[in-house]
Amino acid sequence: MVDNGLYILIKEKVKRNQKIFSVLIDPDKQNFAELLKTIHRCNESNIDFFLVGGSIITQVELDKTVHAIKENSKIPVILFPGNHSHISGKADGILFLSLISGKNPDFLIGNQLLATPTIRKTKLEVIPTGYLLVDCGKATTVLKVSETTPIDYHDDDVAETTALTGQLLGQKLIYIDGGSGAEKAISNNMIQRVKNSLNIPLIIGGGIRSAATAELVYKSGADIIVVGNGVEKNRSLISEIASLKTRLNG
Ligand code: 1GP
Repeated sequence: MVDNGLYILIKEKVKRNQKIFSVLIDPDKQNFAELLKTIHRCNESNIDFFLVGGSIITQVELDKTVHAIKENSKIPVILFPGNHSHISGKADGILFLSLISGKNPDFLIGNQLLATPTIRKTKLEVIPTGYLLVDCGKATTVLKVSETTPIDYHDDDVAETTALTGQLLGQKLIYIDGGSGAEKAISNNMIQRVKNSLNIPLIIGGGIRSAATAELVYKSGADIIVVGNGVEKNRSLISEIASLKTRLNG
């Protein structure tokens, strides 16, 4: 498969205890002028990569969004697909997600099987990612679409064991998500527990709407944080979290 250096870079940064910051762009929520402003803000700040995707998006908007980012930025673009059709060969990589906190076969193997014939025709770097959904106080779109039961907010045991199972199955990243627009971020205890069990990078997303929350999430052990809604509502959060990351990385 294609190697665009994305996973190697993530691994190197994590090895050096460097924190990573990703901004999530949902193609269907974008107005072009606003998207350009967000891209420019990301260029000025020190973000590591864009994630592009959402649970319910259209192919046309996905392609347009990835194209707009590639035309206006050198920052890598990684797809965060909601299903097998969310693929754009214009991006640099794709999180090849397996929703391991649930038992819906469509999201464990079904969509992956349907996506593979398309992915193999692209130059996308495929990053196998164990994806866990946690109940962060809101019935998010991803929960409704995936028809899975999320891990309870305080069930650190299940989160830890599920994440470790993902690692044993050969996943290269673990992504714990409260879902877009979650009421609160993943708990510090859960992040600590999972991080202590893993030796692959840990991504935390959902409900991070301030630099203070981002700092707690990083300090609890997240290697990568993903922020979507928060930056849609307040673009200056991009530079705030980027500065925080630079400070933490010393
Ligand atoms: C959602 O983790 C991402 O899948 C980001 O969530 O939009 O709440 O930042 P927010």
